[in-house]
Order: sequence, then C-alpha cells, then structure tokens
Amino acid sequence: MATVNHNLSDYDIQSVPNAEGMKFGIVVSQWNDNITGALLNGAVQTLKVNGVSADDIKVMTVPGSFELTYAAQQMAKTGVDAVIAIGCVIRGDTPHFDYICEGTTNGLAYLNASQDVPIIYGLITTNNMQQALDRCGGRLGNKGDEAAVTAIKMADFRRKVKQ
Ligand code: DLZ
Repeated sequence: MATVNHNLSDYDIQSVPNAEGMKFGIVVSQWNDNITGALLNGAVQTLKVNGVSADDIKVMTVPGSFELTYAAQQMAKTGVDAVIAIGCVIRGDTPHFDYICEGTTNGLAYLNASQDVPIIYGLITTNNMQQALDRCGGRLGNKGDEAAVTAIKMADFRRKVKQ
C-alpha cells in the first residue's frame, strides 16, 4: 500500500507482542537530523509504550545513511533482538540520491538476510523536505513508529522460530 493511503503510526496495539525484556539497537543517520531525530523519537516512544525498558534500547549515530549498513552490522553483534536503521535521503540535483538509496537499501537487505538478527528498514527516501516532514510525525504519521512495531514483531518471530 502506498504511504499516501496509510498513516505510518497506525497499528493495532493488541497485535503487537509484549516486548518486555527484549533488547533493541537503533542506528541513526545525522544527515537531515531534523527528520531522523523525529523518526528516532517515534521509534523509542513506540518501543517503550510496548514494554521495552529504556536500558534495553541502545542508540548510536553515524554521519549519513550510507554508513547505516556498517553500523547495523556491528550493532547486530551486540546481543540485541533486532536492529532498527533510521535515515533520510532527500533527492537533490544529481544522481547521488539514487546511489545512496540503492547502496543503503541493498546493504540493509543483505544484512537482513545474512545476520541472525532482523534488520529493520527505517529509511525514508523522498523527493523533497515536505514529503520527509509528512512521514516523521506529520500528516502521514511517523515511520519511526512503524519501524519499532516491525522490530518488536520480528524479534518475537526470531524468538519463537528458534523454540
Ligand atoms: C552525501 C550525501 C548526500 C548528498 N545526501 C544525503 C542524504 O540526503 N541523506 C543522507 O543520509 N546522507 C546523505 N549524504 C551522505 C552519505 O550518506 C554518506 O554519509 C557520505 O557519502 C559518506 O559516505
């Protein structure tokens, strides 16, 4: 479903497993930090609402979205149940946007398939700043909330599939 028809913060809290005792790592890009900071706040708040202790959330920043792959790979080795990667890439005048989006997306997808820990895609890729603002607590909700709910569900999946 296109985001335009979907508020990124809408979820049925009953469908989210109790996350008490789960540990999460969050890696955040400093580029467009007005956006990534709001995404981070949404993710942390949603984790806490669903039972995660502040002590069980480890947050680390990196310079740009392209660095998220390395950061998520390292974070995945620290005993967390899932890693959330948060970034925001906004289209400019050159093809740079496409390279960063593709490199970061492929890197995170590769990690998601190759690490033992789920890697959650909290990357916003937009044509302009307004579209990003709409998705980090604006009229379309907050993708950070969505990423946190997905992280809890995947951490729960990981625990259950190993039983
Ligand atoms: C260089 C760059 C540009 C042009 N735009 C963005 C962006 O919109 N969002 C983002 O997260 N990072 C951007 N970067 C930085 C790259 O992600 C990366 O940090 C540098 O290319 C160094 O590897």
